[in-house]
Amino acid sequence: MSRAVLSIGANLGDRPAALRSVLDALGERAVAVSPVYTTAPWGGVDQDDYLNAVVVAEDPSFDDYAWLRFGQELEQAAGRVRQVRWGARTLDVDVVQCTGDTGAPVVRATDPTLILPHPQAHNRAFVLVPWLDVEPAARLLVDGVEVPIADLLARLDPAERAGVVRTELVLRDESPHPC
Ligand code: PH2
Ligand code: MG
Ligand code: MG
Repeated sequence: MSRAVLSIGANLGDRPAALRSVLDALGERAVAVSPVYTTAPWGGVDQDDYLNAVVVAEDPSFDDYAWLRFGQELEQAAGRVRQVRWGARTLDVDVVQCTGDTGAPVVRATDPTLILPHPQAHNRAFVLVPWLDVEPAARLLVDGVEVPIADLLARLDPAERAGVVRTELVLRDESPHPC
């Protein structure tokens, strides 16, 4: 098992630093990093806007639970306190989809600590927009059917998409290294 699509977000404290902490921890395992977006809060809780991005990460020694633990450790390091469901947080690292050696998405439906693919990803423009930037042909398993994420995005309420606005922030310097 080796590849995970991670949705990262923050809406409390030093938001760019929190997102960058994920890239620092991943190092070369981060194979694609999306632009950063400011996003209106999703889920009905009144709170400040988020910064969100998507990172595609690979580590042959990681299974899906290892990606979950990895994210939780970074959330703790960022001082996250779990209080309100879908409420404000210093850092949120969600495993959106994980693919094993066969390339097939891992499905976990019965463990409340890890449902895969992420059960809300297809409803969230703040996940789909940055994911589409880095993997335009990606598909997400929704109710057992693999659907192109571009189609999922097109199905969303335009107001939902309008709340996701690209920034100039850079999480990782992608310029070519000098020889
Ligand atoms: N995360 C949530 C709840 N709501 N809204 C935005 N815009 N971005 C998030 O990352 C987010 C959210 C809990 O997972
Ligand atoms: Mg989340
Ligand atoms: Mg989370």
